[in-house]
Amino acid sequence: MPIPFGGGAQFQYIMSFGGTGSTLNIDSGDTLVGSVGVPFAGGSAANDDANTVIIRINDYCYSYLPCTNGATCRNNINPDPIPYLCVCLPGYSGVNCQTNINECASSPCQNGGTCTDQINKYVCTCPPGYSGLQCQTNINECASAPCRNSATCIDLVNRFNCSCVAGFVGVLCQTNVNECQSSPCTNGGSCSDLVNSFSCTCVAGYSGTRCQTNINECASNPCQFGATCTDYLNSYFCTCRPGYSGQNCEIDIDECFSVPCVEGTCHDQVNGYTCQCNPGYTGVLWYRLFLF
Ligand SMILES: [Ca+2]
Ligand SMILES: [Ca+2]
Ligand SMILES: [Ca+2]
Ligand SMILES: [Ca+2]
Repeated sequence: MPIPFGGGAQFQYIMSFGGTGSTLNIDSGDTLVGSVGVPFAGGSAANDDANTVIIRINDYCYSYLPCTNGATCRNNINPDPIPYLCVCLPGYSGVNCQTNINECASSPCQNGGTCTDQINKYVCTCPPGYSGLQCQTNINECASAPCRNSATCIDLVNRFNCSCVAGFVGVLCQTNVNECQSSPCTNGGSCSDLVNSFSCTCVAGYSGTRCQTNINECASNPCQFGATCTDYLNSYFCTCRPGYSGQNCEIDIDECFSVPCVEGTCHDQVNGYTCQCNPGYTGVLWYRLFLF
């Protein structure tokens, strides 16, 4: 795009020159060597003060202000095809810096974040559960330790999960399960709820974790002298062999107690006695008492 170079557009230089009252003659077609080397296509030079001179040559930037969005304009040494160069501020592009660069074009926002283009930057609007300039951070919802009773917290997106230890339930594992709910204690036992467990306090005569066992009070063999033991609830009964009595059949009945020997000495036996007759007497030597 050839642009006419002239018509009053001016390119301004301020340069050191001579001293007060010095004269600089510049003609059309002269080249300003040592500055920009642009052919001088009509312009002027004038003393400014004691040490400088202002030289004005054709200046496209000055005349047309082509650069936008705060860009700096520089006249090109070679005016063909474009006699100027716009040096854009960060975030702009285009010959005239007219384009707001779309910093969202590279899709910088992660995890579903929404990108908003701004000047030389972008802003990500993150979905719930994410944070960071690029929504790259999965927010740790477990950071506040929300799970109770030693549960394990599992961080998810915008939420968490509590993995309860046995015996607790609830979103936060806050509830101690009542293991007595199902009435596990039998035979009148009372239930105490524990963590993931229960404890039964049994009534007398029962044992076992659920009081399911009728204690065998005969197990210690309390009945003596061959008696038969019958187990009952919290008790037992001994059926004694003939000749014994007492709760545990521990008493050998004294059959001599009734003094059965008329003329003799009585010797107690098991379930009977013997009579040792005095001299001159005789009779039944022993007698056995049958008990039913
Ligand atoms: Ca932008
Ligand atoms: Ca999370
Ligand atoms: Ca419990
Ligand atoms: Ca029993």
